[in-house]
Amino acid sequence: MWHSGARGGGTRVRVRSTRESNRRKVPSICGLRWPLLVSLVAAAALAGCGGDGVESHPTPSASTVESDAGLRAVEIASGLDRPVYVASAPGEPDRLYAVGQAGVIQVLDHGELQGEPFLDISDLTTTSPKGELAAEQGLLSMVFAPDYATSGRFYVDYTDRQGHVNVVEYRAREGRADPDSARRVLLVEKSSPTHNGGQLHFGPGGDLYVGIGDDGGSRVHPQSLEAGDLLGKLLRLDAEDPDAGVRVVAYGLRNPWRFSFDRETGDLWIADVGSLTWEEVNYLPRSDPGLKNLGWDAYEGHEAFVWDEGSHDEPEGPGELVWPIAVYGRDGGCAAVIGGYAYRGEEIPAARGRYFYGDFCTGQVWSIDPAEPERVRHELELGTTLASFGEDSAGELYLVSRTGSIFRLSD
Ligand SMILES: [Ca+2]
Repeated sequence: MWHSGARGGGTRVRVRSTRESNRRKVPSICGLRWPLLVSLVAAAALAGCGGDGVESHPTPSASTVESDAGLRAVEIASGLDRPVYVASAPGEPDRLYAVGQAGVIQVLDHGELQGEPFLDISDLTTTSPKGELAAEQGLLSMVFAPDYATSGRFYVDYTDRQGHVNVVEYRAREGRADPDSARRVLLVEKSSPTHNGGQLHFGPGGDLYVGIGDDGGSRVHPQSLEAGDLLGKLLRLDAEDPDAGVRVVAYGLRNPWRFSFDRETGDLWIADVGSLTWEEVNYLPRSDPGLKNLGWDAYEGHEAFVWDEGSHDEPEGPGELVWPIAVYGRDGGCAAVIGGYAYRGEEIPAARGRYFYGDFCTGQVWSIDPAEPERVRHELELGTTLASFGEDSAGELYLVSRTGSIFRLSD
C-alpha cells in the first residue's frame, strides 16, 4: 500500500491541494532584522527555514562541548555561481562535481576548475535570481550510480519550470554528460516553491533514495503523515526500473534538504529543517529497518507542534515513531539545519565515525557520535552561510557555501 502508481515513462503522483483553512500569514525570513536580512534572505530560504515571532527555546538536554580537534575549513574553490552541493564519482579520486543551483555542474579536477561544464540544464530549471526570496528551487543535488565507471549513469534532482520536483537520469561519456540521454525516473508535483527536499543518494541495497519536502510555507502539512502522498517523505526506488514503484522509507518529514548514508555502516542520517523552534537530526541505523515516522507535523523536535487549526494531535500511520537524535533551537534568529556525513576519510583521525552537520544561517558546524549523542561537539564556524556538505570518493568532507565557495575539512 506504500507504493505509488506508475504512469507512462516515470512515476507520477498528484499532490493533494493544501487546505486553505490551514493557511497562516507567511512570516519574514527567519526572524532576522533588516538590513542583516539582506544577504541571508536567499540563503535562508533555500533550506526552508521557518518563521519569526516565536520565542527562542533553550538548548535541549544535550551538552555542547568545544572540540579540541582544531578542525578548519580550507577554501578550495571560490567564485562559483550559487553552489549548493558537491559530489564525487566512484573511482574518481581527483575529481569533484560542483552543483550550481542555476543548473550548471562544474568539474574540479585536481583542484582546478574546468572550463567546460559537466552538464548545463539551466534551461530546464526554475532558476531564482540572486537574492530572490523564493530561492529553494533550481538544481538541488546529484548522485552517481555505483556502477558509474562502466554505465556512466548519474542522477540529478531539480525543480522544473512548473516548480515540480524531477529526478532525472543522465549518462556521461568521456567525462561529459550527454544532455540527450535524459530519462525521468520520478516526478513529484508541487503547489509551492518551497520545501522541495533535493538530496539523492544510493543506499546500501542499491536503491536510489530521494528526499521530498512537505510542499512548503509555514503552514500545516498533513500530507507528511499521510500514506498516499509523496510529500514530506524519504522515498526509494529502483533507478533502473522506476516503473516498479516508489516505496516510502520514512514519513513525517518537513524538509529533508540533506540526508546521507554512513559509507561504512549503511546507517541513515536525515536532517529535517524546522519551522519555528527546533532543527532536527535523525538517525536511522541500518540494524533497525522498517517504515519510520519522523513525526512532522505532529511534532517539531521533541515538542508537539500546534497551529491555529488543523494540526495533527499525534503522529499517525503504521511507521515506528522516531525521535530526533539531536536538536538545536534558534536564538531568536535564523536557523536551518544542514545535514552532513559520517566522516570516513583518512586525513582527520579525530573525526572518524562522527556525523557532521551544521546550520545554514550561522555557518556553525557540529559533530556527534551516535553512541554518545548527548555530547554534541562544536567543530568550527564557517564564517559564511553553509548550504551543504559533500564527500569525495575517499570519504573526505567538503562544505559548500551558496555565496560561491567550496571548503575542505582539515585539521
Ligand atoms: Ca521529527
